[in-house]
Amino acid sequence: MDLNIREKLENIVSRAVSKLDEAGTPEALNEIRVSFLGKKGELTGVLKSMRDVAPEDRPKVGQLVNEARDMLEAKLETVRKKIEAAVLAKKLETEIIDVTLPARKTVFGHRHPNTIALEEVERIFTGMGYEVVSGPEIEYDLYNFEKLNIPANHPAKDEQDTFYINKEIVLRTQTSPCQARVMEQGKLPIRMISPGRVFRSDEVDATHSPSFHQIEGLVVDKHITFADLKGTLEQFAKELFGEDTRTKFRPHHFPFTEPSAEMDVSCFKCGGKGCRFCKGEGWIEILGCGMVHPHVFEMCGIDPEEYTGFAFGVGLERIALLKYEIDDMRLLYENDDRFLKQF
Ligand code: 2NM
Repeated sequence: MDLNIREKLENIVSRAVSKLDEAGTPEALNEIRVSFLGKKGELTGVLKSMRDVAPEDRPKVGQLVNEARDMLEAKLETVRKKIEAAVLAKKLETEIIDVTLPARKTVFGHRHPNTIALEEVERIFTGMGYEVVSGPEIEYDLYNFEKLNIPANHPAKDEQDTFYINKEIVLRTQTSPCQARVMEQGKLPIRMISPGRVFRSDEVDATHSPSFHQIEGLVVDKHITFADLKGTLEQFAKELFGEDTRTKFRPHHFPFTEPSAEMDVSCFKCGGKGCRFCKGEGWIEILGCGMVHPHVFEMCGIDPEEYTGFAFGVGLERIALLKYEIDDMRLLYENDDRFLKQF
C-alpha cells in the first residue's frame, strides 16, 4: 500500500484541524470546508488520484480517505456549533433591551386655530342646510372677475392687488368664482358656502398676508329677500359669538351685489359698551354681504326675473383672530408649537 497517501491524508487532516481551530466566523468556516472538501478541495483531489493506486490497495486507501473525510466533517460540525453559540452570545450582549426604561411619550398635535374656526363656521351653515363646496385656487379671469360683474378696468383687477399667471389666469382673489361655477351648472335652488385659500398681492403685516382664507356663502331661490340675508347672518353671529350678540348692517359697495352691506356684531367682550378690544366702538366689523347683482345672475345663466339671492364673504383669519383674541395674523402662520397648543 502507498504509504505516501496515508501520510498525505494525515497531513491534510492536521492542517484542516488547526485551521478550523482558528476559524471565528461562519464565512471562514465555509472557506475551509470548500478548500478541503469542495469539488476542487484537497481531500477530493486525493480521491480523484485513486486511479493511480494499485487495484489491490484501493479498498484500503478508500477506507482511509473516508475516515479522513468523516473526521473533517465531524470537526466542521463541532466548530460550526461553537461559532454559532459565540455569534448568539454576542448578539444577546449587544442587542440588550432595558425594558425598565420609561417609554417615550407620544406627542399629539391638534387642530390649527384656523381649522377650529373653519369647522365651527361649517357646522353653523351645514346646520342650516348649506352645502360646503370647493373650487380651484388657480382660476380663469372669467370666473374670478368677469362673471362677478368686475369689468376689465375695475381697480380690483390691478396687478398691484392680483397675482396674474397670464392674461387669462389668476390666483383667485376670492372664493366666489366657485359660486359662479355652481350657478352656471343650473341646479336650483342653491344653498352653499365655499371656504378656501385666496391670494392678494399684499405685504405681510399684523392684519395682511398674500395668502389667506375666505368663506363665502350663497343662497339662490325664488322670493329670497334682504330679510332672509339679515335673519341668516344674525343667526350665524349669535351661534359664533354667543346668544346675546346683536348685529348692525351698514350700506357698502361690492360689484357683485346690489344692495350691499357690511355687518358689525356687538362686541362680545364688553357687550357693546366699548372697550379696548373693540377700540371703544362697541361694534366689530365681521363680514360683507348683499343681494346678488342681476347682472351676475345673467352671466351665470340664471334668470334674475325669476330668481333672487343673497351672498356674503367672511375672512377666516379674521374670525380666528377675534375668537381667540390673537392680535397678529402672522402668529397663525409661524407654526410655533408653543403658540398653537394654546387653542
Ligand atoms: C363678499 C361680499 C358680498 C359674494 C358674491 C358672490 C356671488 F358669487 F354670488 F356673486 N359670492 N360672494 C360676496 C358678496 C362676497 O365678500 C366680502
